[in-house]
Amino acid sequence: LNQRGCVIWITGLSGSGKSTVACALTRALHARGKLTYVLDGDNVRHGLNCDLTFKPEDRAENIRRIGEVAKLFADAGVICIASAISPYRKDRDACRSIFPEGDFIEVFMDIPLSVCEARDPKGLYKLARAGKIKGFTGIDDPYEAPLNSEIVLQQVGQVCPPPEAMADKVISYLEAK
Ligand code: GGZ
Repeated sequence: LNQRGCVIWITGLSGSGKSTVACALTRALHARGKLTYVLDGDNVRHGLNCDLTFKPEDRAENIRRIGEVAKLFADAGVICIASAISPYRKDRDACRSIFPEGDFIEVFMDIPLSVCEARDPKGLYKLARAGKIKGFTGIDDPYEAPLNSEIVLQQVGQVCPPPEAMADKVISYLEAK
């Protein structure tokens, strides 16, 4: 296997496009002959993490487990793309600390709450605003934006670049390394 493993950790609000970018990135890496695996918070919560809620201590455990599994993939030489809101800085930093220097690449989906809420693909923001979901990230639970992420993906003016363009930015970073 002609590659070294690592984790690309995508953090951001619900509706910020984490899963879509993860998908575009995995395609772009496949096209370059790289082996990848996507670990998506929302999916993992149906299996491995089906015992966890959205309380802070359960979110911490969700992130810890995703980090540990990502490390197993990275050890096997796979580029693991983890996408989870991972709203608390200390949980993301704890994940980073289990990887060798340079092998944890944090990607911040820096999309304004107003944009994520306008998209509301699953209608969850609406439910949260109505008080039908409690402790929803960005509404009544905090999102602690990264201070030093390796990569920041943002809108250009008022326009969100297509996921392929965002994935390209990550690819450029990896190629430069
Ligand atoms: C945030 C929630 C919540 C609450 C359900 N807060 O956009 P989605 O719907 O499809 O993805 C979100 C998903 C978040 O799971 P994560 O494992 O990424 O979260 S964390 O990293 O914080 O552990 C959202 C849905 O679950 N969802 N309730 N209260 N998002």
